[in-house]
Amino acid sequence: MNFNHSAIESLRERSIVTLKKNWREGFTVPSANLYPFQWLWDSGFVSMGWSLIDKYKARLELETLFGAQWENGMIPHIIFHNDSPEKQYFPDAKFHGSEASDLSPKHVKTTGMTQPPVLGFVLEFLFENEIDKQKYLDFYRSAVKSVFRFHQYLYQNRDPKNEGLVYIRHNWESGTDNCAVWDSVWARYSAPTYDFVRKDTLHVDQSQRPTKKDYNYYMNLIELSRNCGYDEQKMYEILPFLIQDPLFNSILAKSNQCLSRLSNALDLPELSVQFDEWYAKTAHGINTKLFDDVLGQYTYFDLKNNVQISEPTAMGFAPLFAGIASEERANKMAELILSKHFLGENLDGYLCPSLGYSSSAFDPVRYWRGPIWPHINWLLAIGFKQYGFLEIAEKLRNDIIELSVKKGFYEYFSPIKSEEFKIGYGGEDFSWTAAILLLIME
Ligand code: 9WN
Repeated sequence: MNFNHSAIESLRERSIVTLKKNWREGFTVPSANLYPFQWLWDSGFVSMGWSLIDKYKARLELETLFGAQWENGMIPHIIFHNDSPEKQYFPDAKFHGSEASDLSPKHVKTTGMTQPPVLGFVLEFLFENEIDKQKYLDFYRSAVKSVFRFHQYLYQNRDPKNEGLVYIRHNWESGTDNCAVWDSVWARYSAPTYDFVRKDTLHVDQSQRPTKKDYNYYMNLIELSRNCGYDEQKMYEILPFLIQDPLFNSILAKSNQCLSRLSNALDLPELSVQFDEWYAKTAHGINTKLFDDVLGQYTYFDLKNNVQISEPTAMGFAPLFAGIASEERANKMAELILSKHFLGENLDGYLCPSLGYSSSAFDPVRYWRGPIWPHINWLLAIGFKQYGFLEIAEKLRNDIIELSVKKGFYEYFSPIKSEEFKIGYGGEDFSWTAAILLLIME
């Protein structure tokens, strides 16, 4: 599909309208009805989008996020800025019960978990796009220090074997909620059946969301964590879900690398040295523990059960984004993404399905089990481009533009090109879809 100047212009206009529509007082909701609060990694991507059209809002978005940082440095995954939309979303602030920990903020409720640490590369992007850098040095210095505390929290509390790989302790921390990789974790135990009313399925068809059975596991992990008072050591001892995730760790590595450069630019050399050390350590951990030679990409490690879990996923290409894969591994991954595992039997699909076609759990419309996600394409495009795979990068970028033009600003899209899947899926008028479009049309 060719995009002429006026098509690109109208896409840009629509992106701006979407972001403005989803702006609240000091932050952006991911999607007005489905997700009415502030989410960590959404805010990061959205803030980069804002920085191209309204730099004040870009900074304020992050400032609001830092305002909810826990005393131990954790930046929470959801910040429940107000109570009323709770009717729209479950599990609500009460179920998460952040007040169970003395370390949670007193002025606002949050969840007791985090999300992929995107803020490092986000801050560098914002800083590079500032016109008057001198004017905002205080903002950036303070922001870098907040993210430093966040990363320090991750390394001190989530890397028990000192491998440079931090673990996630809830599937929502991955950002890729019902990823097929967790199925083997759930298969090892049964979660209680909770009596609750889901709100997500009021907004989106059940077939596009995780199953009710999956939700019992999600709720159970929250309940167990809350009962530990969100004490990291206690959670480490009892939680059945402790995963070293290639996307989360690659994003952490990339953020460390960006923050090292940014700290130098801000005259914070001692922080830069630490970010460099963390980058090297995590790169080493990812390379020594997470690559699966048979699959030809990076994969997951279940720390609780001491076993590698291999599924073909979009997330398994993320180490390219952080520049930590060798040329040889990058070549293998380029071959894999262009194979029937990711393009489908006829090699004619859109890139990049969140789960490969060859997985038995593949489902083109069910959330993280097949659909394409715009922000994942954005970071994979950067990754493949860095290694010289320009055509793959172009396709990742163009497919998102084509899908948004044809189907709208949806949360996710089917990778299969056919009449059967002519619509977009999940939430509509989605903030990071708008932000990512602004970024890739730059
Ligand atoms: C739980 C907000 C979030 C994203 C996640 C996405 C989805 C939430 C949910 O929406 O997760 O965090 O209720 O399904 O999976 O990546 O941050 O857009």
